[in-house]
Amino acid sequence: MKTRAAVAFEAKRPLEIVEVDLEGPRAGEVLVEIKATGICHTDAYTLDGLDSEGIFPSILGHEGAGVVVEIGAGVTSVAVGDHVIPLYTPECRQCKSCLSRKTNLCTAIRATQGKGMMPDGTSRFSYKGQAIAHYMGCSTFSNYTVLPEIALAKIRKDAPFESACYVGCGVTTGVGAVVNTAKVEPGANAVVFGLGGIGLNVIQGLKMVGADMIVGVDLNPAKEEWGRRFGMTHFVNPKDVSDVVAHLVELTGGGADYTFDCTGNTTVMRQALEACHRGWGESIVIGVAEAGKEISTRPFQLVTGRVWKGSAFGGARGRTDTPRIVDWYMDGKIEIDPMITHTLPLERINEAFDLMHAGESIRSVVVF
Ligand code: NAD
Ligand code: AHE
Ligand code: ZN
Repeated sequence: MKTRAAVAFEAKRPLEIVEVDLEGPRAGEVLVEIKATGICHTDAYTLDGLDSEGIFPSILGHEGAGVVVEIGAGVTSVAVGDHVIPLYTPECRQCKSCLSRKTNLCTAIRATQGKGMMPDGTSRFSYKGQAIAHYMGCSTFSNYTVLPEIALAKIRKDAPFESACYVGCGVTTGVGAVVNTAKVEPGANAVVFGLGGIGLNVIQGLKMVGADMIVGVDLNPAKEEWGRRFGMTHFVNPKDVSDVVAHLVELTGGGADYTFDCTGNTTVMRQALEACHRGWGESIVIGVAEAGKEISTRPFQLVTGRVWKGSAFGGARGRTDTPRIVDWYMDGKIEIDPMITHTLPLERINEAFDLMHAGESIRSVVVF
C-alpha cells in the first residue's frame, strides 16, 4: 500500500512529506493506522545527527497512538479495530530480561530494532524502490506503519488519540521514572533538571506520589510557570546562581533525596548527582546524551552513598503498564492535555522541531 510519511532523508535536513510504499504485516506483525504522534526531543536528537544509532533515510517518530488495521499470521494479542500505542520498548514476556522481573528492557528484538529493521531483518518501508529504515521499532511519523505484535499496547477505546499518544513516550518516561525507577516515597525532596516534555511529567509524578519539596531547574525562565502548574514548589535558573550544586544542597537542607536529569546534558547529569544527599540521595539519568559524550564525577560522591541510576521508558513494561497510565489519565490522576501546546497536520511537522528548539512548546502533536 501507499502511505503518507515524513521521511528523514539525511541528518540535519527538514523532514520531507512524501508517499512511501508500505508492505503488509508478515507473521507476528501488525499494520497500524497512526492517528496521532507526539514529537519528542529524542526524534530531534536523531534528526540532528547526534544519535550513534541514527540511520538515514528513515521514518522517525516513536510517540504514537492508532488503530489496528490488519494482523499477520499467528497474531493473537490484538485484533482489527483495537486501539493501540506503539512501544519502542516491547514486552515479549519470554526473553531473559522480561523473565528476570528486574528490568523493562525486553531484549527479544532490540538488535534488529537498533538497525532500523523488523525482527526478520528487513524493512516494510520503501521509496522509489529504495528501502527506508524503521525508527525505534515504531516510525509513527507515517500514517500507516507495521510493528511486531510484542510492541503494541492495547488501550481503552474512549481515550483520545491526541492525548494517548504522549503515553507512548513522554508521560510514561517521566511519571514512570518516579514510580518505577526511583520509587519516590511521600515526603521526599526532589530536584528535576529540565522542565520540558519529560521533566514536567516527572514533576506531576512527584506530586502524585506526595513528594514534599519539588525543585525545578531550567535555563529558560518561561518554564517556571509551567513547572508550578504541575506541582513544582521551587524554581532555580542556573544563570541566576553562582554555584548551582551548592545552591540546591542548601535549598534542600543537605541535598535532595532524588534528582532527575531531563536535559541530556552531561554537565547537568553531574550536577544532578552531586546535588543528592550524602548517604542516600539517588540521581536518575533520563536525558539522552549525544554520541561521544561521557559522564564523570569524583568516585567519592558514590563512596559517600549517592546512587547513579538510569531510566528508559520510565522503567515501564509496555504492554502491562501503558494501558494503566492511560487509565490514570482518563481517571484524572494525571494530566496530559495542558502539556500539548501545539497540534499540527503532518505537512507542518517541521514546525514542531522549530518550536521545540526555540523552547516555545512543551509537546507538539501531529494529528493525521
Ligand atoms: P525538551 O526539549 O522538551 O526539554 C528539555 C528542557 O531542558 C528544556 O526546557 C530546556 O530549556 C532544558 N535545558 C536544556 N539544557 C539545560 C541545562 N543545561 N540546564 C537546565 N535546563 C536545561 O526535551 P524532552 O522531550 O523533555 O526530552 C528531555 C530529554 O529526555 C532528552 O534528552 C530526550 O532525548 C530524553 N528522553 C529520554 C527518555 C528515556 O526513556 N530515557 C525518553 C524520552 C526522552
Ligand atoms: N540510540 C541512542 C540511545 C537512545 C536512548 O537511550 N533511548 C532511550 C529512549 S529515548 C525515548 O525518547 C531508551 O529507551 N533506550 C533503551 C534502548 O534500548 O534503546 C544511543 O546512544 O545509541
Ligand atoms: Zn521519546
